[in-house]
Parts: sequence; C-alpha cells; structure tokens
Amino acid sequence: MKTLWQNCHAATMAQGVYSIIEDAAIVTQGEHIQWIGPRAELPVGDYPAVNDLKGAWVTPGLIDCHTHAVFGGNRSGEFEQRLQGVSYADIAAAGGGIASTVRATRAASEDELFASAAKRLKSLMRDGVTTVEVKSGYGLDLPSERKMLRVIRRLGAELPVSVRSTCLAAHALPPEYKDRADDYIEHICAEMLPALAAEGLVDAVDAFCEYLAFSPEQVERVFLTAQRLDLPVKLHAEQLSSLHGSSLAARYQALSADHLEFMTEDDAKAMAESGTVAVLLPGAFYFLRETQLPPMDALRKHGVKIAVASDLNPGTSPALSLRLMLNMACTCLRLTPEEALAGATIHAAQALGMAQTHGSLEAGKVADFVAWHIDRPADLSYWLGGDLEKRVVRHGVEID
Ligand code: DI6
Ligand code: FE
Repeated sequence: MKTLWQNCHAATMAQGVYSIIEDAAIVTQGEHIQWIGPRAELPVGDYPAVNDLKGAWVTPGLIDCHTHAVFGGNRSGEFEQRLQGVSYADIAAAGGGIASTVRATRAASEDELFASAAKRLKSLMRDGVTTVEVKSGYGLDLPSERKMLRVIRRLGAELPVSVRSTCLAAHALPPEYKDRADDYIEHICAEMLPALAAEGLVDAVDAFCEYLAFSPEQVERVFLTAQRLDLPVKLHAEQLSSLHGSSLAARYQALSADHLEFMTEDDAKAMAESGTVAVLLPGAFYFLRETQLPPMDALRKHGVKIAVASDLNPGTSPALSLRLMLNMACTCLRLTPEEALAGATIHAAQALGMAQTHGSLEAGKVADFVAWHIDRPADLSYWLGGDLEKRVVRHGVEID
C-alpha cells in the first residue's frame, strides 16, 4: 500500500548531519520509503492514503544501540547505600553489584524477565525508539544466557520494535569460576557461544574489557571464536581505565567500541581506520559521577562515527529515556544536538551493522520514522525527558 506523508519538515540524517528538507513529503510503499524530497517535487501519481503531519519535524526512528534491558531484581537499594557513603567495591564484596543481578536473573523465569524488560522497552519506545539492541550477560552460564537471549528474541517478536541481540557472556566472572577467569573464557569459547549461535540467538558478540572484568588477551579469545562463528563483535572498552580494548576491537573490525572515557588518540585513529563506531554512554558517566571525558576532539579529528546510547542497566545506568541521554551527551560530553541526533539514528544503525537499511530517511530504507511536534530538531536533545507529542511510524505503519 502506497502512503503519502506530508505537511512536515524532515531532518533526514543522511551522511550523519541534519540534511534538512523543508516542506517535505515522504512516500512509503509497504515497509519501505519509496521517495522523500521537497513536496514541490513530489512525483505525480495516485496516493490512496494521505497523512497530514501538521507541520511536524520528521526524523528517523531513534535507535538505542546499547542496552542491558533484560535483568532480574533491582539495585535501587545499592544506590541508596552508595549515597550514604558505602563504596561500589564494598557493595560488591558483600555480594552486591553485578553478582546480585546475576543471582536474581538466574532465579527469574523467562516470563518474569520478559514482563519486566517489556516495560523498560516500552518506556524507551515512548521516546520514539524503533530499534533497540539488548545484551545478555547477567546469566553467565549456558542455560541462563540462553534464557536471556530467548527473552530478547521474544521482545522483538511481540513488541512493535526491532530488537538486536548481543551475547555478553564475557561480562563478569560467575561465582563458580572464582579465580579461574581463563577457564570461564574457555567455557564461553568452547561451549556457550557455539551453542547459542547455532540456536540462532546471537546477532553480535560483546565483552567487558576492564581491569575488574576481562583482559585484552581474554577478550581476543572471545573475538577469535566470534570470527569463527561469523558473528560481528563489539566491546565495552576504556570505561574505567586504558587497556586499549578499543584498538583491539578495531583490529577485529568491531561494529563498535563503547564507553571510551579513557581511550587515547591512537585508539581513535585505529577505530577510524576500521570504521568502528564510538558509542558514548552518558547515563553511566553521569550515574557513576565520572570526571574523565571521552576524547571528543580526537574522535572528531580522526572522523570516528559517534553514537549515543542508554546503556540501560540496573547498576550503572538505570536510564529509561534515550532523549534524556541525548541531553546528557550534549551537557556532560559536549556533543552538539546535531551530533547527538546522528548518534541515536544513523551512527547507532552503523553500530548495529544496520546502516544499509535503517538510521536515515532515504529512498529504499525501512520506513521507521517519528513526526515530532517540536520547533526545531535541537528540541530533541534540549528537553530533559518528558513525553513529547509525536506520531511514530514503524515499517510504514503508525503505532501508538
Ligand atoms: N559496564 C557497566 O558499567 C555495567 N556493565 C558494563 O559492562 C555494569 C553493569 C552492572 O553493574 O550491573
Ligand atoms: Fe553496557
């Protein structure tokens, strides 16, 4: 069915900039954009369905390219403890932190995990998110990682949002492998990844490269396994210290390296050469009250594509609004609103290996877009959350 959407302006985000079309028209055919341009140039033809967007600004559907939205339990009690002066390390030593989320996630049923994650995704979707990546990584054994990944697949099947699933088995050391990190990595490479990939549950493989998680050598073994399984890789790198995980990621043509506060200029050069996207996570930066900023000048100088994501997780970024993250990316990390919007559209699509089909308003791409009743595109990173009036179209069909 051919549909015309008009009486709008478009920030198409083609080439990673606003690429504004004033008084635009969009023609969708089924799930795809068939034509977009100035209304004055609209091809003459028969448009059986016409939508008046009443002067709205149309952007690509937002893409949250880094979340841990599936988890059991809740860590707001730890948040209170931390504010009373108990350190993250003390909480972890007392069995809290990631370990407590792992216990709660292992104990939860698939239905329970689905129900709680669906609520979180619906919150993101109220912000115009039409594509979201979700990671495993709170199961840390084969049955529990499988359970998380199955929930992630089910979210994509049952909610009107496109979901990419990333296996983050190398997130933390499970208690049964205490002091045996290399053995756990071996288990991931020999058993977990091959089984989960064979079950079709994995779109990409991620790891946490950090002194309190896994070393670059251990991460490289996971990457080699992913390569053998023909799966793209991503990496949590340079969040708390500089181990040059982002350069390692670049050597493996990673889709993205994420966090990056402690990366160096050489890391940025390597990422630019491999086309690895820099995913910035201002929610974690804010929630942990970090002070080390990612090297924005080096990223820009070398032309690294920059994305912005929520990192939605119970420990370091309980973020339920991607637009709030855009504001924080501008306020805390010094992005421009244009860079921030590119970070939640076309560059986020690239961080998921979806840039051929998603992330910008161009003929031939999937018709995922949002018509916002705002004055200017910068409003999307200006307001601190809230519920902006809008219409959301996914795969050419309006959703509520
Ligand atoms: N980096 C983080 O900040 C989180 N995971 C990661 O790889 C921490 C997740 C948690 O505390 O639950
Ligand atoms: Fe993360």
